[in-house]
Amino acid sequence: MKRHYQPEAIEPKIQAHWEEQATFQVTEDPNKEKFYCLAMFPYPSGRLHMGHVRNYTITDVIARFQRMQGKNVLHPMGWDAFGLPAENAAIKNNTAPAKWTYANTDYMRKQLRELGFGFDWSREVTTCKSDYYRWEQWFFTRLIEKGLAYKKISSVNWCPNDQTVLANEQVIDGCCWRCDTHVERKEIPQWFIKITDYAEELLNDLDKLPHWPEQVATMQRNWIGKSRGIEMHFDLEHSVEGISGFDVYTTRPDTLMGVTYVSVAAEHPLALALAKDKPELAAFIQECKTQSVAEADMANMEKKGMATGITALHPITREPVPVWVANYVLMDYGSGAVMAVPAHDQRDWEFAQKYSLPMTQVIAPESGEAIDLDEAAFTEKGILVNSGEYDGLNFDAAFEAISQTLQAAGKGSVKTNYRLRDWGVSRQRYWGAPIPIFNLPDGGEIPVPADRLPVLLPEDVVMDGVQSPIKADSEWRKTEYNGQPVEHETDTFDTFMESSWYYARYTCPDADQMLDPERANYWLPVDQYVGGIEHAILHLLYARFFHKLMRDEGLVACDEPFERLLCQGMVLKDGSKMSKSKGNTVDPEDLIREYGADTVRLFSMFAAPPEQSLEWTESGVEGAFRFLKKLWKAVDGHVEAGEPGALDVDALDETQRDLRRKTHETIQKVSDDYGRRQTFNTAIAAVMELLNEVTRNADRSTALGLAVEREALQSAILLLAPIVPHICHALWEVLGHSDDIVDADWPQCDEAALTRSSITIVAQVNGKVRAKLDVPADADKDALERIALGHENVQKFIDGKMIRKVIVVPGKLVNVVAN
Ligand code: ANZ
Repeated sequence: MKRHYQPEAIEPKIQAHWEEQATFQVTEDPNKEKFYCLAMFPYPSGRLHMGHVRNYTITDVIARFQRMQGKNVLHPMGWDAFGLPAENAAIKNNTAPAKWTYANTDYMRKQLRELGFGFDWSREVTTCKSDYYRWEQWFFTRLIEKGLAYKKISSVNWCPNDQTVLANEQVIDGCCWRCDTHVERKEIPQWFIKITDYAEELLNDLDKLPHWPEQVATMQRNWIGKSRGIEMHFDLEHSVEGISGFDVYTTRPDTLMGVTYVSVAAEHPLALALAKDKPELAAFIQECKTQSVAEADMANMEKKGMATGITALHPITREPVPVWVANYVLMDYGSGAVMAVPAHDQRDWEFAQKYSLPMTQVIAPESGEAIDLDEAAFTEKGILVNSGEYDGLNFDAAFEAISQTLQAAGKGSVKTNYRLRDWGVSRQRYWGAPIPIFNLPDGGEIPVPADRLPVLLPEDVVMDGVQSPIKADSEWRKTEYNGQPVEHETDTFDTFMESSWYYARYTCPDADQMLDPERANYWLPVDQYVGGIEHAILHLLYARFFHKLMRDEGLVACDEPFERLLCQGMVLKDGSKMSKSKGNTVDPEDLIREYGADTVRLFSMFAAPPEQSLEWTESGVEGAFRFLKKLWKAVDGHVEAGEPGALDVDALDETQRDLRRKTHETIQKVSDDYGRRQTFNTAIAAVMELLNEVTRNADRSTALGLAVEREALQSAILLLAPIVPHICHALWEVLGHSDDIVDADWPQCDEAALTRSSITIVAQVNGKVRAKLDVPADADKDALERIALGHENVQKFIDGKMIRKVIVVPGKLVNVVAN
């Protein structure tokens, strides 16, 4: 054994050993309980950052812990390799996105190895490789066949100068990131997947996920945005080009008597019909259209509108209300038109303020308080006022009464709406999976048949920064189908497509089909998923959706992909997020070089519980390093002191028994911290305490004392092994074990060791000492009384007498008063 802790001397050797032994390679074993532990895979940006280190240390700790529980643990890793940054980097560095990406995955794989993460690299998935994306292409053609994917015209950001579509990230303050030209909206045909068909199931099944953070489930519920409302009809006073009226959707029919105008979206058929002979309106509609998609944040945008000059009739009172066109009304939500109630809807209120439209209060607070409509709309529910026969009703009663009136008049009905929109998956970028479609010369399209898949993305390309290389390449586009010329679709998939099913592909990465159901069903669902909260909505919702699509295709059996979810906190430095743009990053590679991987891992698990943010401090890292040195020294001193004897628990003296109790208390607490609480920081703190106890109180003078110390040190090493696996591997060997610690059994708490050592107290009868009692030190008054009364000598002296009183002085005596 080396006398001093030298991580640089042990870590690379142990990593090589794991590789040679294929320690983390697993196969399906029906006789063993499985555990699938997964970290969100990284985008191969170039180098690992501390956020990665934290994320993968958490899953590595959980995976190793579960393995020590005897489970068959899958802990895979791969690359979310498609995406825009590769295109930008390729332009900047004059290379191709593929080349840049593969260089990065090579580098980052090496970094992950140096951190000692136990990944099963034989299952590595790289999403930009065709053996992965071909199955996604195939699946998409299945969705088309099932009517779950369709094409529709929809808006994109368009730079009129570069003649190109821009991603939202490429629109900066409404302008093109490259040439600063004002970005417009352009309508082009794009592909969509019908996630809305699964809205209800995606919402309801959140209740099947008790081990997800409540916050994430709530965010998903809000995103799906189920609402119950009424769709009602407004007739026009005079019809326009055959349009005699239109529908609005409202969740607040209780405010119907407060409608002072109605608004339709700029793309609404009524607006388009009116614009034909109203050039001003046509210009306004055009203006709304050129608002870029990225700018269109409906809640915060500046409200703009234009009066149409026509009027509609209130469905109950038949009074005329003016019709407006407004930029805050969305064409693809509800009916593309709203009944405006400026007194009770903040958007309508802002609009009415701007255009001096009237407002009528129809809801009053239940408390009877007055409201101030000069300040803001009163948007809460309350009691109806100024509403004729509905006055005095509350929200629920008014909803029922008004919907009945409307229903009876044939003017409306109850309707459920979802805010969730179908998922637009077309991207006009190069570095993505080509959408597997043949476009026919005279319009129309054919899904690429399975035997022509994959549609390969060429990797050897030159990026000119404006056009996607496959859009610019007429040779690539050209192909034939059944003897007729057709063109390959040049749009690629949204990269969320790849991250929606990679977790399932890890279970059978070499399958010659999308998934091998047998293997997939052995491993799925993922037992523990760990990643950033920034993925709470889109990634996790799309993955849940894809899982249900794959289930309905017969590829997987369970309903949900991720049983338990942990969202780790951010890594901070000096109180703000560690990030390149802030220039406050710490390179994990420098840290490994200086302190070794175990110190980096220990620090990142010790500094905070996993869901909380972690503040990086140099002193914290040094503290972690010192602790490992101390652990090493303790084991070194212990083995130098001689061979331990057998651990005869009945022969222990008090100090030995105390140390043994501490060992088992620690095992009990740490097991609970790892498993149930997932607070690894307190687990580490408990082992640190145990080690303090060892250094203070271990008795190295006898073989029995050494046996007690051995048990303490061995337990500490086992308990730390998931967190600092290299040093524990080495020390385990030093303690004479020939098997690897990764496969050792997790230590078990010996309940008997937990009882405190006993103390001696006296038992008196009527003030005279009649017995000496050995009692547990922590026995309470009742227990002491019971022990004293049960002693044969005490019984002898109270025999035939009446017990009047028992006085207990814990730690000292029990006096029985009897006569
Ligand atoms: C009248 C009203 C009065 C409304 C009131 C709200 C408060 P959620 O809950 O998100 O489903 N709305 C309907 N269609 C719209 C569209 N295409 N574009 C923009 N807004 C639209 O929202 C439903 C509410 O959003 C509806 O209820 C409607 O405004 C508005 F005191 O109708 B409400």
